[in-house]
Amino acid sequence: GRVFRLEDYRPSDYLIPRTDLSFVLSPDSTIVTARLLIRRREGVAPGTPLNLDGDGLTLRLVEVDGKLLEETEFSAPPESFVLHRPPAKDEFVLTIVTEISPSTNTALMGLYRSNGVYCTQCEAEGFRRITYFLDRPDILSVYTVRIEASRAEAPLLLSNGNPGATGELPDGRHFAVWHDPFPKPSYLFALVAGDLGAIHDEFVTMSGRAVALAIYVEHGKERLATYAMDALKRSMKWDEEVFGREYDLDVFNIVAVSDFNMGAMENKGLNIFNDKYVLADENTATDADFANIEAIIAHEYFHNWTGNRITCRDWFQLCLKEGLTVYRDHEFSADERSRPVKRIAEVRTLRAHQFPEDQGPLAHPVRPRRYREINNFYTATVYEKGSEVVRMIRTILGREAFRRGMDLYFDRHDGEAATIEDFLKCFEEASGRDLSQFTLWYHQAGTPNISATSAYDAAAKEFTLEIEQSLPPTPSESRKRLMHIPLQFGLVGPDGQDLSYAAVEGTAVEDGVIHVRKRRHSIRFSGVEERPIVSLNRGFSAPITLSLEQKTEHRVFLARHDSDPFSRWQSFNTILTEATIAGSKRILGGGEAEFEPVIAEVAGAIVENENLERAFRALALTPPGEADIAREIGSNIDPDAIFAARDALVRRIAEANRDQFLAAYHRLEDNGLFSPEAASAGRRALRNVLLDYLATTQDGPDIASAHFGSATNMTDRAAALAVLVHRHCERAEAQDALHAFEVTHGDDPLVMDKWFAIQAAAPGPNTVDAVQRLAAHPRFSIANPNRLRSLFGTFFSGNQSGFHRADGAGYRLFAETVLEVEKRNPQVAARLATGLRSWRSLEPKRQELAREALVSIASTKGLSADLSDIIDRTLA
Ligand code: B3K
Ligand code: ZN
Repeated sequence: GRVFRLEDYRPSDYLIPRTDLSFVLSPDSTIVTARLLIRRREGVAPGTPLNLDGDGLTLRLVEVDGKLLEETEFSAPPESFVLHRPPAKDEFVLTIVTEISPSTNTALMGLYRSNGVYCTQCEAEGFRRITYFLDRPDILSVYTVRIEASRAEAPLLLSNGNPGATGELPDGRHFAVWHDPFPKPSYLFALVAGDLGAIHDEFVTMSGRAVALAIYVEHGKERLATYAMDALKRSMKWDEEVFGREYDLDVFNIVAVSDFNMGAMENKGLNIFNDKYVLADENTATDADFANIEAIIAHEYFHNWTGNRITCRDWFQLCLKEGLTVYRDHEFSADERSRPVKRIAEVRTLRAHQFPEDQGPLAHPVRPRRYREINNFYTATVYEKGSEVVRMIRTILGREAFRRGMDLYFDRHDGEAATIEDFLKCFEEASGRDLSQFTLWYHQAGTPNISATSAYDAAAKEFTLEIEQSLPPTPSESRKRLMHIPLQFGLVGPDGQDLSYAAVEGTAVEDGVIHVRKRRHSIRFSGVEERPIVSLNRGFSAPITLSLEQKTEHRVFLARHDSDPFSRWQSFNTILTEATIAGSKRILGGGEAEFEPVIAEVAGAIVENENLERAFRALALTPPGEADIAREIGSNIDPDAIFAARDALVRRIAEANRDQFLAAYHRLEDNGLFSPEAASAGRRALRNVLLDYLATTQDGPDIASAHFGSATNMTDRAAALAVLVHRHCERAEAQDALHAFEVTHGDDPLVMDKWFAIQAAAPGPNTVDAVQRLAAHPRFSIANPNRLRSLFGTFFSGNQSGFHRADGAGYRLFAETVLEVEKRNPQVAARLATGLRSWRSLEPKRQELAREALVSIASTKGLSADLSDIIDRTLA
């Protein structure tokens, strides 16, 4: 396939200042008329051929300035349209009529049907499946859209911008016109037509303009959209208060559809959402779902400024909108909920999704330099690491200068398609700082490592810190340059307070941040009155791995006393991780895992510590996942040994604290009143973590099935089901709960996704067969991305011991499924195929079996660019 390179960027010869679209909708044959005002760019020779992008279109008619073209005047091979000799004048009108078939569009890109509703997905390159166009983000156009459909089939007709004329037509048809005054790239185009219910609300902006808000959902589900509406209004307010950003149209519409390739899409004034991120009430959604809805509603709304008003020059700049918008939604959730808890959750996500990407064959810079299929670059690196990079800019500049930089960016680039260089320049100018070394965070792939050692000279009252940075090689980047790494730190004294120091020598230390810029830094703090314990990378100020030799007793001290809540969490998490790794080594050597008693003691103390938020305590007590442990070990992974060691650790902690955990578990009981707010969710989270521990003790199955039976919300019900299925699947209690859950929720696809996912995540060698059986379940459908991800996505990417079964059965199912999905939906297949990206870190036997599965996919004829791109890079 073709490779696209950043350095090949070139502005187009023509611009399209105006785009008038007309849709005559019909499921199998929709007629699209595009009337494009084409303007030759200054300096381009008159008559230069015009090349438009297209994909799978049937061309019906072409006119230039109202005159029908002869077949010789243009050509329309499958992937483009070429006007051989455009008029020599500066501007002309090109009218193109194409025919498309929404009902057979199973790739869910372009115009398709979800549950009888017409909807679109154009990012990244779906608009070319609707009409011929300059389908690239630097072509900004003002759109007017006329939609015509049967009123019975589609009483609701929506597009971007503000509503215009509507009217009746013969034969039970009607039309609506929409106009979006803000020039936008084609990837932000959207259309929805169908029969949907709605909830309506209003938001008055900071300058006093009333904006009509609506969320459209399947009839009968209106009530389930109230939390999303609340989140939307809070997002609009927050963006005004924190970033000074006001909404700019008269309406803001959100539509929830059930067939969607990803989470949601920020189309101008008409966001389209996966219904999973809109619909919620306490009986159908977990606390995690509520938090995701809030975050994604905010994310898509925030794109209105970071993405839509200022868009990307080309797709290499994707992080310009995505990393920045993730940063903004993280800040929003931190303000709406608990900042420390949110930070821990962010870091867990980053490590679970971005670190393995950065440390494996699919590693790429936050701003990639080349791609074969852009849809494969909507990655944790572009999004999550992209957000971390913005966060580091804030750490380096401080909040005030950071805000000045953002203001400058909004001012200077509004209405433009910008680059990362444009963005960084705003912060350099607003702060007077030199960010040239920092810029490497955008250009170099891989997770930097910081190793540190320390020493205290009591007589001289000097504390020295030796820090070294290193950057492991990544595909096609073997030599790395030194990075600017901002490390927040503290010197923690015996009473838990940070010690002061008189002076520091060796490097720039500013406001509690060490600016690591060289390979090695030797930093000497003088006037340090007592022996400190160093707390490094507080708040996870830099997305790195840290190798810090520290005694367990020092980690325990930090877990108890560090003033930085993130570091407290990190210290205990490191203790648990190291203990599990040591345990797995012993198991591999034929022995048994053993754990120091202090671990269980600290766990017991955390449960009781009422000074800590409950959500924080829940996170602190959550043992690192099997994948987290595998990542730390890095190579020669045996998932069974890791599973056994982790399981032994949980049992050990539970056994040592049984009475205390049980008492706390009962104290945290529900009063029957549900609130989705962070404090209530925190109580449930802590209680459900305790349940998981208690489930390993003697009355475990009874406690869990009582929890399941008495649950008054989905968070508790799903938690209990998971505990039963994962810890006691052979027991009748587990099978009874699965059955009861299915009876109650069988008709609710989103809830059934949880039922599939919980079973797909069950550890152990029997899950491969269970997943195959579940794929034949009448409620399962390979055509629906949510269902597919809940069963196969969970199994391939979220079940270490089950998927990596020693005989390779998981890998064979992987190859079979990926190829099957690819026939319908290459983008979703490619995403599923990333499940084996860490195959080289497995032990040799599994590695060979995984390789065979990957090769069997690679050697299949006629693979899509989406899938072959992932497989080729994974095998390279
Ligand atoms: N911008 C979309 C993602 C589009 C993915 C295209 N493959 C949603 C978001 O990040 O907000
Ligand atoms: Zn986004």
